[in-house]
Amino acid sequence: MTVESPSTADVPSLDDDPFGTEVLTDPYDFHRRLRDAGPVVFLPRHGIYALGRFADVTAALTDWETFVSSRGAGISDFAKEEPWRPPSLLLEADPPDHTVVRTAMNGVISPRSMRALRERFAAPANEIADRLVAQGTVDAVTDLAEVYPLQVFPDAVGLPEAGRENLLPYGGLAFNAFGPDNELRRKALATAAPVQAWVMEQCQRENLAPGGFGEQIWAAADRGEITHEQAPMLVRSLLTAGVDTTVYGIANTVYALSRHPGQWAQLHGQPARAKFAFDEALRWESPVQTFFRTTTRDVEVAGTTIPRDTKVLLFLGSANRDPRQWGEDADVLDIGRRAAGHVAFGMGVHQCVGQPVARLETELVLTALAQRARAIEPAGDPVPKLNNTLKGWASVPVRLVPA
Ligand code: OVM
Repeated sequence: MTVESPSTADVPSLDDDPFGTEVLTDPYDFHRRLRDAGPVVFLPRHGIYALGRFADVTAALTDWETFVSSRGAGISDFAKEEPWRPPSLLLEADPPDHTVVRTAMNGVISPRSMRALRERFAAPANEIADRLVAQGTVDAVTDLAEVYPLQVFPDAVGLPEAGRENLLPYGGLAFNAFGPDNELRRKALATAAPVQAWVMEQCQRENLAPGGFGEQIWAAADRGEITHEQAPMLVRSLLTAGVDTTVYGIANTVYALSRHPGQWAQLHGQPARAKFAFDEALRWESPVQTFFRTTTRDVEVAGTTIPRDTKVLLFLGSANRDPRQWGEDADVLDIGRRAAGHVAFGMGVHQCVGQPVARLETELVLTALAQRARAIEPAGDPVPKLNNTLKGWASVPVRLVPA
């Protein structure tokens, strides 16, 4: 679809489809052209505006009154189209409604609950690392990244054992659904019904084991912080955003380090740097590449006016490699750099609420591997996994060299 509008005449435009196979497979050349074309770029393929530079992406993320989330974080404008599922009370909401549920969720994923999880998450991380280093040649996706989060996170939520195989397909679906009506989105939605039904069932109070995040959300409803109607929807948020994101985060981190032997050597020498390696890997290859906002007024961004009621695509992955922010070596992976401040977890009121859980999982599993392997080498070609929002891999064969 081509949308022509006289007001776009003085805005640079790019013909690329950010949701096409080429860009999804390797977005970085497109990101560079996007940033260099100007602060605001029109993408006629989808009739949307795009921001690719760090300064403008962060400005939009922190101005939630102009760049709203309540009209959807995908390309579909909820003011004009029916969403594929009832909107998220977190991701697809604005203050003040958002503030209420976000405050309750901050209490559920709290420093206190994280301290309790550290011990429960540590043993499986060490066991998996022992096993994989003994094995030697492994797939960083199917043997590690898709194994560890699925071993610890569903227990932390309080899910039953049965049906957990629905979690990855549901996350894949939700992240594909942010994109346009392309083959990725249509295929994901075609088989969605049973997966969706299973997820909604697990959000009910009686299906959530004591001690988990799920029970804590329902307890917040009992305390009056949120309503009992909101509780299952917030459990749904955990099940939507809490699995694929961490799977991609772990896989992308191991991929990044396996392609930079010197960086792994540094980490092996100082496994306590795992936290910093994770931030740098998220900067270098961000699992969540893009989110949309919708403008509520004509807004000037770095001298260019974006009209009101317009979908704006924020390129988090591009902002994270913007040389204007990170220097001329922005494309270089360097676990010694100050990567904190990247926008892989977003910024502003919507900044990832599950971030402490993602950080705990990765710190534990990466530390365990760094202690046991003195090197990690490519053992075959990685296979990209295409998704309208997520950047990652279906397979990353690597060889772990025991210390
Ligand atoms: C949600 C949610 C939050 C963040 C990301 C996301 C699918 C979903 O609240 O459901 O991606």
